Amino acid sequence: LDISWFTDSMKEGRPVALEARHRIQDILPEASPHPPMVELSRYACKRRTSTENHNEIFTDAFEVLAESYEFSQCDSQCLAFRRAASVLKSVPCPLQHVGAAASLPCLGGHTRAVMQEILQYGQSCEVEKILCNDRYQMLKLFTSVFGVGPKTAEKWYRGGLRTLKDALEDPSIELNSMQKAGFLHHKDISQSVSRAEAMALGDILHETALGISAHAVLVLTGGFRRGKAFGHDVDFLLSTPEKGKEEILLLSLVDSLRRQGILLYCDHHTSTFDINNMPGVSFEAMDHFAKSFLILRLYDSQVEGGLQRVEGQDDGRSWRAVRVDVVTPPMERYAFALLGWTGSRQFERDLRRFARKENRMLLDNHGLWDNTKKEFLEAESEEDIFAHLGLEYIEPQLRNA
Ligand code: DCT
Ligand code: MG
Repeated sequence: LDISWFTDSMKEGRPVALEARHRIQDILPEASPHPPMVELSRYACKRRTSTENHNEIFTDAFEVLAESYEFSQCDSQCLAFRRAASVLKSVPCPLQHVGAAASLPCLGGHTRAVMQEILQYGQSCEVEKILCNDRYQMLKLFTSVFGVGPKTAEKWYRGGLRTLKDALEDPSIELNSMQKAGFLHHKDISQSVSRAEAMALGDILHETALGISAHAVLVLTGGFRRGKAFGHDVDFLLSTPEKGKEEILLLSLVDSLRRQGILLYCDHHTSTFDINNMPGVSFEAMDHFAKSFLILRLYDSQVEGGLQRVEGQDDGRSWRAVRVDVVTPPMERYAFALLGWTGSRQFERDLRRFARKENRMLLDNHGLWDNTKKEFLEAESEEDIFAHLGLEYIEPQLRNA
């Protein structure tokens, strides 16, 4: 064993411990100082993923790469990095060398090379280049506006726009009403929503819904149901045991919010749900239930501990704008909608993939179709759906894949 580097490093005052670690890794790339990794499934719906991420240095880098591929419409590379990030989020300890990831699924050559670089140099050259890239920065900025997707952002970028002000002042751009609201409330909406703020909104919506119907049921879904401390919006499921009254309930709720003076924007989607037209037909990203994409005004006094204070943003206002989604499935579809809207996206994607590949079943937010028995499987709870799929039940708090 050549240890001359050690004496050289000592003499030259270089950080010996770091260099020693790299050299030992070079000699014994597969020898892990950690206990062997628990075996993780390639399906996110078979992994337990809490909100505690021990491998953020890698997953943050993977998210940047995934997003950059998404902006270039390279769907398979984007998905590969999303899958790799999802796997690492379920690893219960920090990975300290690439060899320790040898048995993990969904990590290909490119992802491993990025990990190796991060371990060795503290960052990935490829990721740093993307972060400094003008197009990436612009597309990030434009898509941060509510109502602006990657395609519109790309069009604006190609048209030479470089700031939000450019987009607002360009006479050739006709903003739709969602984008107008997005620009108007951009500062507030691009700031994350805290759990206390989400809870306060839940109380307001619940009280309002109960004022309309004593049978109204409102449940917090999305990231907050998974135990996240912050989110980009707040997602709710609203329903009623009164058959066929869900959408009326939602419309009355929105109307009441308007009368209370807290509705800043509403984009309502009428139900196109048809019980005779359930899964097996198509699996669109958006389900067919009635839903409203809202921007609501939330006052400081309504939040326990007050609204989050953002440094340098104290403009003396007593309120902030928050993005809220409310979806209203019929009660008998409730379990499927709850499972679908709880997420995470990666967890949902793999639930559907698992159903299709392993069970010959089609799952979406409306129901579950068994292609062998040629029938819909009923479910009253999320547990029923996991059982139909032959999966161990996973609590919402462990679905942060
Ligand atoms: N969803 C999904 N597929 C999509 C979009 C959403 O399965 N294409 C599900 C997963 C989460 C849920 O809907 C709510 O969506 P978001 O609010 O976008 O996700 P979130 O997990 O709540 O994230 P955030 O905390 O940022 O709001
Ligand atoms: Mg959400």
